[in-house]
Amino acid sequence: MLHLDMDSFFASVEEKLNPRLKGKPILVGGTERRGVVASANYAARPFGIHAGMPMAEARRLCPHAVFVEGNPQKYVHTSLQFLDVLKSFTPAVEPFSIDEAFLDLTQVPYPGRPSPEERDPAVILDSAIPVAHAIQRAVQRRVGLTATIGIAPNKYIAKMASGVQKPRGLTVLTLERYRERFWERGVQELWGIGEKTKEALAKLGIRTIGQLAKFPREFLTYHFGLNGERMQEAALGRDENPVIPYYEGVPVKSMGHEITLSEDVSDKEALKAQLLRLSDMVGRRLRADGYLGRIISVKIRDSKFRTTIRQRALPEVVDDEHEIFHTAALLLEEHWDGRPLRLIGVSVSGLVSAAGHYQHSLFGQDEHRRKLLEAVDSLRDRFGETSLVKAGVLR
Ligand code: TTP
Ligand code: MG
Repeated sequence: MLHLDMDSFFASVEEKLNPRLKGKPILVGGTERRGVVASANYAARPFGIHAGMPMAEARRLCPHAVFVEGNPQKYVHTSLQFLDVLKSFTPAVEPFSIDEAFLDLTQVPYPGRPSPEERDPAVILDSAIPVAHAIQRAVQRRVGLTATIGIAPNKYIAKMASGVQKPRGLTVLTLERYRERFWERGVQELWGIGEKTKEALAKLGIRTIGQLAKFPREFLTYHFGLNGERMQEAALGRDENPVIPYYEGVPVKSMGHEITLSEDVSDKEALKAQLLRLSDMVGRRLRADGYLGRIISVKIRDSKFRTTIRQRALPEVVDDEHEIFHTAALLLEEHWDGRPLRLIGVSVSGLVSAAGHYQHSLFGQDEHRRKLLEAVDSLRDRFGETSLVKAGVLR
């Protein structure tokens, strides 16, 4: 299994598209007062800057860095480009995040592939090194960006391997080498273990990955349920999950958008304007990806970081932002007590594929409205998201 992770993805895309940035420290993220760093290129890392850090702190650490607001469309576009490159090697490509993918090389008839009788895991894995180099070169040539690769007997170890040496790295880990390298290290180095789990494990006296691997399973299950078992499997480097090729896809559970407001807002009309904008974005995404949904949720977070999510099911599935907004606005009316809010979001769940759905319910009733939505979508496809803006959003 091969895991590929693009190097300082957002920052590298910006660097590639703007030659004046070449070689400079670049930080992509919210450049407003409360923004955080999403991506820092490798010229910025020696200053101690990492993703998730408040932009204000990054500015103090590296005042001469270039700060870029970032543009999701560019990154999505580039992501699709490098996935295309990967697909030219094998169809068994699983897109995993905007800048990561897993590839199953077991079915790829690459030159130098050992015979099926070969049993030595190191020989089998090493034989894939030339393929990995070819992938890195192809990504560099066709996308103009560098990537780091991990090769291992399963997806979990491959993901851990790609984190060993960055950027432009290539790391091969057999199960044995995985254990040699990681068992001494702290549990927080395991993919999927955060600060809270680290503390909970420390209470049981588990600090290293090796200790987690050897801890009696019943105790882990007692304390963490199924997750305890999963964590131990990860520590042991066992993982049977197959690569799920892009064309099989993973069922989408919900679609939503949220925004952190640049300052706390308690004006109801201003919040509704945000709901309108978010509903518009969600509706557009549902239509673009061919989904309809029945459950509308509104998420609010107040200035003390208390988060509330309220939802309502509609009698019919919808993908029309007016219906989404109408319900979202009702939910806000009913569940918001006027406290200043720092974040607001809208999402739609209970999704079904739109294919074949319109004939039954929506079309006859509402053909006019559907044509209008299609017209608006195609204008935005051609001229950009802000080419048409709902008047209600302008406030
Ligand atoms: P990562 O692969 O974690 O980071 P990276 O590609 O910038 O750097 P690295 O070389 O270490 O892989 O995430 C990929 C992109 O996802 C990143 O460029 C920006 C985005 N992202 C965020 O928006 N917020 C975050 O907190 C993180 C970690 C990533
Ligand atoms: Mg990356």
